[in-house]
Amino acid sequence: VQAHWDYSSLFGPNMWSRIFPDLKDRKFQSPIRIYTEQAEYEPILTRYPLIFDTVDDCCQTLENTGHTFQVSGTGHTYITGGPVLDEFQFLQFHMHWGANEHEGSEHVIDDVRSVAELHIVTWNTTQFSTPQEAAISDQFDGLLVFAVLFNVVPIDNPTLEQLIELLPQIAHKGQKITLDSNVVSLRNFMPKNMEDYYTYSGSLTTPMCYESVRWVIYRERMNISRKQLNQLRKLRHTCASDKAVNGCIKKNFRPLMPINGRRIFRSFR
Ligand code: GRE
Ligand code: ZN
Repeated sequence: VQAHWDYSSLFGPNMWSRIFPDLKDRKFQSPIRIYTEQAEYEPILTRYPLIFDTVDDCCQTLENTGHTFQVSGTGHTYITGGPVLDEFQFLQFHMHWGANEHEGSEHVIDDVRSVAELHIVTWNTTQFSTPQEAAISDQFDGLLVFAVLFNVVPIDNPTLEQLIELLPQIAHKGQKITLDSNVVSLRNFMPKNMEDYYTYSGSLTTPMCYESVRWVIYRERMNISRKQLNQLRKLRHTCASDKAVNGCIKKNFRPLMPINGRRIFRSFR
């Protein structure tokens, strides 16, 4: 069983390397700060378009992990092109958010920390035989994670709303429901412009923070309302059987990590 960690002062990001001593040796961590001007324009990224070919039934379950909500599924999503040569398959998506409107995203672009960040996690089926093997590989092409940042607007995001309506059913850690097919379409969680993105090599942003991630951070943002952010903050990090504490996941983003000489690329001029 993994040791307890969360986003509090006692068990939060500043303590993770004491809870998990292996973390001290990791030098290529995520998230990071990105400046568009300093990212290198890389025309090769546009030679083969980054194709995200998905079918509608890949979102199969919705679960409270105790750290976020997570939509998981298998199969039928194949990504090729852009920064990668191998084939990747959809595994899960989840979100990170903050306690107020001035925080929430993990990556910070051009000094803007947005209110939330969606992570669509895919794994390398060419080189690995299971998602777990890909995640713990510490090879930067084990996972390909697509990140979408959010702007806060007065109107609900209808795509997100379909999921948010279901969150009361997974209020507690460990609770999981099956999604009816077509309730959630992965395609609706991607921005319209999928050609403009930043990319760099880094890590998972949660323990064990394996350095197995090729990040693709879309330039276009999606919208979320204040009401919807508040619904996310009502998810609990405790089990239903846990009578003593009933804490909510008020925030679940990791602070910025040092770049340590990594190159950051962009696909657009
Ligand atoms: C996370 O837990 O936040 C996470 C994953 C996999 C890839 C990236 C990431 O579970 O941030
Ligand atoms: Zn994440």
